[in-house]
Amino acid sequence: MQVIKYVFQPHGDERGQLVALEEDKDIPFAIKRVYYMYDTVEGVVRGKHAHKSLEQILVCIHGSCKILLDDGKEKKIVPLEKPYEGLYVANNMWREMFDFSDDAVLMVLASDFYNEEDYIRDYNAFLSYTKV
Ligand code: T46
Repeated sequence: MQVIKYVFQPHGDERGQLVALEEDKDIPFAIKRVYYMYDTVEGVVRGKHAHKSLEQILVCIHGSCKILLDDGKEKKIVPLEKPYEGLYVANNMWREMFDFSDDAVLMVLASDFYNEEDYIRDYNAFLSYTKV
């Protein structure tokens, strides 16, 4: 499995840092939705699903967390610890987010609007779907 982690270019000056993300330039798709999670409870595991067609970039803009990626054949754990790093999560990829620091804010840039029908929430159904 190829893990695609983007390192965005911060525009730093004497005032601090600024990261700008533009669709089809820094982000490899048109951004239709942005959401973020925070105040994540200690020990919790989020995600535990795949998407049929949604593509996303995950950026831990504050604090840290870990992402498990599973393509049905191989699993990889990717730490997100910097506000200028973005993890690409393709469709047909099982994901779990865990080990959130108390101060973690995980922002997600998504290629489409929210659609429950795009989710595969059962792991065995995911394995069958990836083999199709
Ligand atoms: C994903 C990972 C990385 C909405 O109403 N609109 C939205 O855009 C989203 C993302 C969620 N919701 C509602 C649906 C649930 O009632 O917010 C609640 C929590 O969503 P969910 O349990 O799906 O959250 P996570 O953290 O398990 O998964 C989310 C995304 O849903 C998912 O697409 O890839 O983050």
